[in-house]
Amino acid sequence: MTLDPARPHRRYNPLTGGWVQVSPQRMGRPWQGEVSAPDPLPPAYDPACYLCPGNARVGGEANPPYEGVYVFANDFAALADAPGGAASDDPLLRAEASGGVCRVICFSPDHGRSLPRLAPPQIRAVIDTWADQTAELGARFAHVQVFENKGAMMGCSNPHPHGQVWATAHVPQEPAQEDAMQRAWLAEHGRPLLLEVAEREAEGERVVAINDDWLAVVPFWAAWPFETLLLPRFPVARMPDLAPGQRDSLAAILKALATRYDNLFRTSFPYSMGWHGAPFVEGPSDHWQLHAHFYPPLLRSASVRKFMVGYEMLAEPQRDLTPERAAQMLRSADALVHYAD
Ligand code: H2U
Ligand code: ZN
Repeated sequence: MTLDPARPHRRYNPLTGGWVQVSPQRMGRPWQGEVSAPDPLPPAYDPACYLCPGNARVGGEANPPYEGVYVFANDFAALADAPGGAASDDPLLRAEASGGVCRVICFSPDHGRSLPRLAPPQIRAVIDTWADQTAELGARFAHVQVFENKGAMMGCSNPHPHGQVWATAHVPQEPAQEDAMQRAWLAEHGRPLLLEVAEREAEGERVVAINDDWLAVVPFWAAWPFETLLLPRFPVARMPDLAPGQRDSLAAILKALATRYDNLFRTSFPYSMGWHGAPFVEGPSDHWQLHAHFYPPLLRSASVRKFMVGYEMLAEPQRDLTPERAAQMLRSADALVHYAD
């Protein structure tokens, strides 16, 4: 590759077909993550939290005194199990009915402990829940989206560690795009795209965390400053297909990655993360590799965020910090000891 990474260039995202503008010359000044006082963490129990064990939710129903992972039907579901809504094939005003299910997944009864501060067996229990939800809903729906919105900066309503699962009868836009791109890659190159990415990246400068089964990298084409892609180093299309040992090693790398994120700016690192796996539809899924995306908004400190505005909204995403430099900064943050412990 004859790319000079110090000069402006564009990088291609083979998963979406999109491009990102990289402008590293704008990073001329030395990069110093502002060292701020560590953010205070929430208490273990908050009587006003609608996710804590025993507390009432907004709809009036009370949570049981749960001790592990707890799943409930979202009281304000965005999708209805019995799809309504009129379809329209008017070419200008096209619409279709969409049905589905929305659930909330509390990771732990402890209001103050987010993923990196859970013990590996507790993270493993979250992974098992993700897999079980995916299997159960995948029997009825084409796509199961597991995700976590974390932090007020991402519009998350509550610090209690939790994620969501939405299942839909249709395959939504992002996974549909990835489906088409991975299918075309396999047809052209004879190997699954993300297996090739995992192999190419394993020894490289964009690694953030790695173990025998998993790899977390800042992808070559990352748009968000500290975006990462979590990839299996073995073929697997969907979360329920993970073997017990692969779930344990996933718990380990999730803990390492999330600890590095939190330690980077000594804050509970905000992000949206979620899993993409093969849709539950007829036909082969050998082009698919299960993976997770982490999209954190922070740029320079616990309070300075990257805005995707202006050029990003009207032309294409742009970044100053190179993915290689972002990976190096994340690697230099401690993966073992969380700043709060
Ligand atoms: P966030 O993860 O984006 O904060 O969303 C939390 C979800 O919890 C949100 O979808 C649901 C909201 O509808 N919720 C309930 O189901 N019951 C409640 O009592 C409050 C919040
Ligand atoms: Zn709580």
